[in-house]
Amino acid sequence: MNRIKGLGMLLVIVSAACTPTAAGPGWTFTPANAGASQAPGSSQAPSTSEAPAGVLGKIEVDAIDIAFAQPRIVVPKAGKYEVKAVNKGTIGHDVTFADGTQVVVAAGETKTTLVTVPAAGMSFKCTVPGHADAGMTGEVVVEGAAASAPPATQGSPAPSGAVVADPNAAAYTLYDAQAPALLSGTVHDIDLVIEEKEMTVAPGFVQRVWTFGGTVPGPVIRVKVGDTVRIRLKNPTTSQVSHSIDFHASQVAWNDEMTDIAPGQEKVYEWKAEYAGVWMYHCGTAPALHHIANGMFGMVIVEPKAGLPKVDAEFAVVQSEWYLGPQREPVSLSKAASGAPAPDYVVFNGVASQYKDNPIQVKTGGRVRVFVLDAGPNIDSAFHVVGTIFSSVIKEGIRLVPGNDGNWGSQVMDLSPAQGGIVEFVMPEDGLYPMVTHAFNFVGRGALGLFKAGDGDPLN
Ligand SMILES: [Cu+2]
Repeated sequence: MNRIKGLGMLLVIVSAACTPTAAGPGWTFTPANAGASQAPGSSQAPSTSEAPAGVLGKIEVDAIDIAFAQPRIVVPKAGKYEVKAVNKGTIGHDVTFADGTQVVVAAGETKTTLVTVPAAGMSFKCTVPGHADAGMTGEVVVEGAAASAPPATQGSPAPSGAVVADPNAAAYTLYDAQAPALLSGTVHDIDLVIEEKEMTVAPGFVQRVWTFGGTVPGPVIRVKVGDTVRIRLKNPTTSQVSHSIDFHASQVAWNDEMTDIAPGQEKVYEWKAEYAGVWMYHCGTAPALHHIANGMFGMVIVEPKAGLPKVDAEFAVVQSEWYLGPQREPVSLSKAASGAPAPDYVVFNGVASQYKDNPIQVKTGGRVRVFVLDAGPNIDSAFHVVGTIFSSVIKEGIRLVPGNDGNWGSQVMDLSPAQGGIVEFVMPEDGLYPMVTHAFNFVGRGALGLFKAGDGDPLN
């Protein structure tokens, strides 16, 4: 009898491998220096008579394409602040506060102005057409008033459905983007327990999701060609519906391994990893569209027998869609089933914009590998990392190798639902490198993350 390796161990590997990389979006409040109030380079420099007096400190707003790096800025008290607006993007932006105070910054420019923050705080946005809708919104919150403020919207537009944000919704749980290590050995017995639970999928929005192992996506399972995988899938008595599992990395009879498991039942699904790649697994219980849309999917990485070349960092990113149902209920099947589906959110690793708010730290100049899966259920991914070129792409059995004859490169990896691939690239200088689907209508709906190379600042 082979040993049973609990999913708990797998999850430990996943969670122990990396802790959230950055302590928030990186904004720091700087108290005003006594006597150091001039604003060099500012087009709206405060008059010499008012600048030194009454300025409580500096706040910095960095515009990137296309977001604010600090969507939520907390100041200690109401009053006058110097705003330093830095455009780190490649197109023009502005920072326009609700009281009309505006500073316009061309690409690469830094300017300052003064703004008076009222006790209730104040929102700001970029007024370049389309930019606020794409996510360039933010707020300045006065400490103490912060508790009563609604959660930051992460810059996303209001979801298209009738579901209203709940200000009391629990904060979301950050999904660790680091890819897990290859499982040791050649036979893997994994306990995978289905869990139906509430999950905050975007700030203010809680859905009753169905999960493999308690997370959306389910755990990343990483093996190599030739390995045997035995999944003991358990559907606990607390579940409300039947579930099943379908491993795309396997070659088995659909009506054998993939049959439904009622609450209280379990089943062993055994398969041999015969082809390398990034593969989807998902629940196939009818309507499979609803089970996938409600969270039942995950990634399997099958490495070639000889393994993958060593790189400096590896991440696993699953793109998927949320079609919001009522708060604390499963997602809307009717919305997901539309002939022209309009997801409320398109997300990386389950939560809208989570890596925009918690950038993924990488070493400047290091070689990064990202395993990408488009779990859908309906929308393609045009996976792109702004500021980089993919020098290696392995997608669905097709391979672009580094150093190829002609030095061909790739800008976007296109994945239809259920397709997976591997990209490799380098972030050559300190800075922020946004991760998006280049279907830009979804970038403001949650499909935006950030890689932070070095200290994130290319200018220092
Ligand atoms: Cu299911």
